[in-house]
Amino acid sequence: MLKSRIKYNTAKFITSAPDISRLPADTGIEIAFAGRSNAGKSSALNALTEQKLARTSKTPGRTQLINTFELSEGQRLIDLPGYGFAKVPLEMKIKWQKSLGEYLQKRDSLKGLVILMDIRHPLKDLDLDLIEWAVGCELPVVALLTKADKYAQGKRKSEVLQVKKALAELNGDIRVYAFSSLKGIGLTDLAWALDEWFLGPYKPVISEAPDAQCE
Ligand SMILES: Nc1nc2c(ncn2[C@@H]2O[C@H](COP(=O)(O)OP(=O)(O)O)[C@@H](O)[C@H]2O)c(=O)[nH]1
Ligand SMILES: [Mg+2]
Repeated sequence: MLKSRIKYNTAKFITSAPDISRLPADTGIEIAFAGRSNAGKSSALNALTEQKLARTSKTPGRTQLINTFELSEGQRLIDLPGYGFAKVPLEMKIKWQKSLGEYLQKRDSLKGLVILMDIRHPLKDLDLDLIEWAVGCELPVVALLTKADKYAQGKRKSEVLQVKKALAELNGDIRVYAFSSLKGIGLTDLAWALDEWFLGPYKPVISEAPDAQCE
């Protein structure tokens, strides 16, 4: 069980929308998972929610829809269509990118972006475009370097440092974590970042002793 303020395992599937007009009402707080096709978005959502909510695929580019999961009223997680997959017909590509672009630009309840990149080849052009766009909109970003189980710990850490360094010059609210759905690496980091976006900064509750004298 994850030690987070929000119980992510209570997430429920709400809808698969082909475009933003079919999404739930644009109120409350939404956190979206974005990344290239096959980066590990659906796997990350499943690991976080400890359920098989989002469909994972061996065939890249299969998630064409905006999938919505609800944690509680006004708290939603979004699995966005993957970008940058070359082997689909242009017409389909335009349609997907259109729904993605529309979502990013028009969704008022979007309050944070989780951007997933394979740790073995992070920061491709489209990833950078998206991160720069988010910084420009003052949207906080968690960059997850996925499939971190493919690397030993030393290499993992040096990749995280390198990505942090490359992104530092953007001066945005960007956190970078190594992540593996398979091994649970970075899962708590992700959950705590999302807790903060949904609920605000963590303030420990210090209970007053019954005989406390304050003056
Ligand atoms: N080794 C490893 N493979 C992963 C991990 N996460 C996802 N994958 C694999 O990467 C492929 C794409 O994953 P998926 O979650 O469907 O990616 P999406 O297209 O971004 O939603 C699948 O074959 C997964 O099994 C991980 O943490 N470790
Ligand atoms: Mg997917």
